[in-house]
Amino acid sequence: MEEKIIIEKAILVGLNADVFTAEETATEQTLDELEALLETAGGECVGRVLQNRHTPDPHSFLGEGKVEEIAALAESTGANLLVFDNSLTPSQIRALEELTGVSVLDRSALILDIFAQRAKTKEGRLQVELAQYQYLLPRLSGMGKSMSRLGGGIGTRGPGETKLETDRRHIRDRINRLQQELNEVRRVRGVQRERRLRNSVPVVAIVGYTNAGKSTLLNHLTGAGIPANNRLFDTLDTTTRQLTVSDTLDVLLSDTVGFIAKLPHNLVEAFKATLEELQYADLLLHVIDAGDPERDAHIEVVNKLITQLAKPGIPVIECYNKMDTVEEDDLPRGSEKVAISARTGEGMEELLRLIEKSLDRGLHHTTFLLPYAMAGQVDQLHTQAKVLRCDYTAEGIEIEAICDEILYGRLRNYEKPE
Ligand SMILES: Nc1nc2c(ncn2[C@@H]2O[C@H](COP(=O)(O)OP(=O)(O)OP(=O)(O)O)[C@@H](O)[C@H]2O)c(=O)[nH]1
Ligand SMILES: [Mg+2]
Repeated sequence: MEEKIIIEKAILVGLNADVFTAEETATEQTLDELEALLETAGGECVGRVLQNRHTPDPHSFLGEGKVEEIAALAESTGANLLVFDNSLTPSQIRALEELTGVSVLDRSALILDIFAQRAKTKEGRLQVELAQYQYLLPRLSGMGKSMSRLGGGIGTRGPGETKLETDRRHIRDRINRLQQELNEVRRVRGVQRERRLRNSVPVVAIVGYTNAGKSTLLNHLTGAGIPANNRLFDTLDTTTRQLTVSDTLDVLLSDTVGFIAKLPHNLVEAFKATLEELQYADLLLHVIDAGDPERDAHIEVVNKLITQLAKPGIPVIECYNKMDTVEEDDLPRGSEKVAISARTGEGMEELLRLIEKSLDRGLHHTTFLLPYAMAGQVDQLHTQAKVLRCDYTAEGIEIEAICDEILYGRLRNYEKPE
């Protein structure tokens, strides 16, 4: 189906209230990000309003005067949408729409809309649809203009009007079915995971703020060929590829969905099946856009989500990416930090070295020269080590192998001199 391209004109609105937590409040920086989200969704920003107040107005969220000002601005700019950086309750949305005569969306609804546009695979679609229904359910009775707008605009994708007209029970049934389908996805993943565990291939997951360069890094290291674009939430699916780190270490490297500040709770819930991978990772590569002015705030957001989603104490390597865009002095130094450019390939050797060090399982890559009397050991090497080469020579049996510390200790007297 051809998607209708409608450029919507929107005014971005934020409230910076003293009573809000840093996570809840709006600032010029979070409005910048909201603007990027709006553009990603296909909208155009025609105005920005940031109000400072002690508390939100219980009825209209913003102060009355501000709301009137916004209504006038919408009139003069031809805006047909207000996008709020804060979370709004259904009754606040309704009040704001009545007072301004323009549709109102909040940040969560905008992010959900982008996910709905982007989801390509079956799993991705299931997850987004689930998140949309979960977002809608408590809001059904309060649905205002945004849900009755003609289809095709921002915030109207996904469960369409006709579906919404049916009663809540239908939606609950649908949520249950989606959850069942996603459970099946999880089960399949579980089976794959078990197989991986049996083969004891370490799992390395790439995490990071949206647009940090995660997919570009996976592509660079493995030639995976995943689309990587300069827009938010380009990747919604997990892609996993094998990566040879060194001659003793192969790992599975996974790309993941990007994080963002104020990520709607429903989305985190719905994307559990995808994000669950993080719980089973042995190492995380936290990709950071080193040149982003908000980089420290982004690092904090990602660290918080890592604490929620990954197993406790998991090693993390901070990869300061896009080093080609910043001055040398702006790059931090530290044992678990590395400066890279996924675009130019700079710093990749250092990154591989850190991965190897972090996952070091004490493996040895060596060549033994065993006397024929010890032919019995050859079998043992075949079962307990990875044999790369086995030659029967005049001096003895020459075996090149990768083996663990114990086996190495037992046979080290037979190591072939260099
Ligand atoms: N200059 C420069 N640009 C980079 C580098 N790495 C990635 N980019 C660009 O940054 C943009 C985002 O890259 P992606 O790999 O799609 O980022 P992502 O983290 O996968 O983003 P999402 O999937 O949207 O969360 C693209 O335009 C890349 O070309 C780099 O090392 N240097
Ligand atoms: Mg990506």
